Amino acid sequence: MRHDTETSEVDMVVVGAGFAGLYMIHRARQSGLTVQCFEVGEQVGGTWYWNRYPGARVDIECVEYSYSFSKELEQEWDWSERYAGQPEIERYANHVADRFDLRRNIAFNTRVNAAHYDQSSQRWRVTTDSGDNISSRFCIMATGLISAPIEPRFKGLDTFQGEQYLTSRWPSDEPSFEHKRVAVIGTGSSGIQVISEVAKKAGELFVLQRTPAYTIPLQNRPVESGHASKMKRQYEELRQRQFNSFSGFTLVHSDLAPPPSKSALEVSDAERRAEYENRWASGGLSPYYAFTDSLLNIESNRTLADFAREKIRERLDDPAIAEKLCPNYPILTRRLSPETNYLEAFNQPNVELIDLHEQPISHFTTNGIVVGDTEIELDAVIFATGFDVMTGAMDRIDIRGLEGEALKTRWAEGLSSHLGMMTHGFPNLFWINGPHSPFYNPILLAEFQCDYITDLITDMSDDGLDVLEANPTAEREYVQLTNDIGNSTLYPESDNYYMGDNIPGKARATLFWFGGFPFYRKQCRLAREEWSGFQVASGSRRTELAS
Ligand code: N01
Repeated sequence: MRHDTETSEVDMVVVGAGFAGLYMIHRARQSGLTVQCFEVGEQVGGTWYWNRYPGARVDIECVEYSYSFSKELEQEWDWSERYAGQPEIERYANHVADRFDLRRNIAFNTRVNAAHYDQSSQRWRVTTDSGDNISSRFCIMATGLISAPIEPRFKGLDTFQGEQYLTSRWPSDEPSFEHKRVAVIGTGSSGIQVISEVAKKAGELFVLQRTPAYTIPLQNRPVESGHASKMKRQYEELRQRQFNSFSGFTLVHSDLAPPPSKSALEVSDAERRAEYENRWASGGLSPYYAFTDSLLNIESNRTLADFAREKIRERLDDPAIAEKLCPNYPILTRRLSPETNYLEAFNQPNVELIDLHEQPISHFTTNGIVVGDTEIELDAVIFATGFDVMTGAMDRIDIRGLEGEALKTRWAEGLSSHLGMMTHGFPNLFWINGPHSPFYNPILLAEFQCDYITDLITDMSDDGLDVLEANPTAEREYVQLTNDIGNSTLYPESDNYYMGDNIPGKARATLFWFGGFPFYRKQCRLAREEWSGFQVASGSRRTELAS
C-alpha cells in the first residue's frame, strides 16, 4: 500500500512509535518542526505492542515506568496494579497518543527500509516498504533497545507441523494451550513470564533451559486508592529522585527510599541479610541497589548471589530440579528476572525441566523436538530466544552517512557512538535508547534524550547552523569511557547480551553506559559547551567549530 505522508519534505523523520518515538513527535512539534513517524506495527506502543504474550508485565513500578513530562498526565492516569500487565501499558501508550494528538504524524504498518544521507542537500532520504520517499533534515531512530528478535534457527524446524510462536511477535488472537503438549525454549525474562502462565493451561509443558536466570518474586498487587493518591502527591519528589539516581528505579516497598550508601562487605552478616530479605519482600528490581557495590565487587556480589540461590532452593520441592534452576554466574550481570510463581511451576506434575547442558537440542521433527536422543512430541513450541540488543534494530535498516558509509559496516568493525545518541559521519542522525545509552529507566531516558536532541536543534537554529555531527575526538573519548566503565564492573564476568554475547560473531563490547544517569548527563552537558562535543556547520560549509 502506498502512503500519502503529510509531505515529502519534513524537518524530522522518526522511526518507531514506541514510548521514545511518541515523545519525540511531541517535542518536535512543540519546537515547531514538521515531523513524520513511521511504525511497522498497527498501533503505538513499541515493545508493549509486540510483546503481548501471556504474562508480559513490567518489572519497574508503573509510577516510575511512565512519562514524567506532563504533570496533568501523571495526575489523570491511574495504574491498576503496582506492575501493570502488557494490555494496560499498551492502553497507556494509546492514551498518550490520543491525548497529545500524535497519531496524525504516524504512518502505521510501514517499515523504514533505508535512510541515506545526501551530502549536497544535507538531508536524509528515507524510504519505506510502502513506497514513501521522504526528505528530512533530521533523522531519529526510536527503534528500541530490545526490539530486534532473534529468529529461531533450528535444524528441521521447517518440517515441524505443530504451532510455533515467538514471544516478541505474539499473535493478537490468543492461542489456546489447554491440554496441549507445549515446549518453551529460552528462560530469560520473556520465557520466565510466559512459562508461568502456560504452565497453568498446558497438558504438558517442557521447559528447555540453557542458562538459568536469577529470579525474585515480583510481589505484584493491585494499587490501593490511598496509595495512588499519595504517590500522585509525591510525584515531584519521586521524579527528582529518579533523575538523580543511577538507573531510574528507586522505590522500595512502593515507597520513596534512600539510595544505597554502603558496601555489602562493610555491614554485619545480620544487617546484610536483613537488607536482602527486605528487598526480596519488596520484589521487582529492588535488589540492584541494596548496596553500592553488588556489580563492582565479586565478593559483595557473591553475598547476593548466595542469598538468591537460597531463595530459589526454598521454593522447589525437588532438590535436583532446584540445583538445575540455580545460576552459577555473578548475579545481576544478566538481567534479574522478577516473576510470579515461576519456580512453583516446576513443582507441578505437568511441567518438566530439560537441562540443555545435559541433553542439547538436536533437531525438530514433524511431530516434535529431539533433545539428546529423546524425541518429545509437541503440539506447540514457544520461542523466547531473545533479541539482537541495542544494535539489532538499527542494523536492520540500511543507514548510510557521508560517502555512503553503512552504519552496519561501521559497527561491525567496532561499536562507536557519541553520548549513546549519534556517531560521526552521520550528520543530523540521532538515536534514542540505542547503543551506548545508559542502563536506565527507558521511558525517562527517552524523555531526556529527546529533550537533548530538541535543544540541540534549537541551539543550531539560534546559531544559524544546519548540520551537526559528533566530533570524532569527543566520540573516541566517550567510547573509551564507556568501555572503561563497563570493564570496571562485573558485567564482563558472564556471557550476556549487555556485552553482545548472545549473537554469534558480534564483537564483544559494552553496549550500555554503566556509569549511571547523573554521570551520563554530565557528559551530555559538557558536550554542549561551545559545541565542544560536535562538529557543526552552516550552509554548505562544513566548519569545525571545535577541536
Ligand atoms: O531474552 P533473553 P528475553 N537454544 O536474551 C535462550 C527485557 N524484558 O526476551 O542465555 C536454547 O534474556 C537463552 O539462553 P542462553 C529485559 O530487559 C523485560 O527473555 O543464551 N536456548 C536465554 O535463556 C530482558 O532482559 C521484561 O544460554 C536459547 C533466552 O533464550 C530482555 O527484555 C519481560 C537459544 C533468551 O533470553 C530480553 O529478555 C521480558 C538456543 N538456540 C523481557 N537461543 C519485563 O519487564 C537463545 N536461547 C519483566
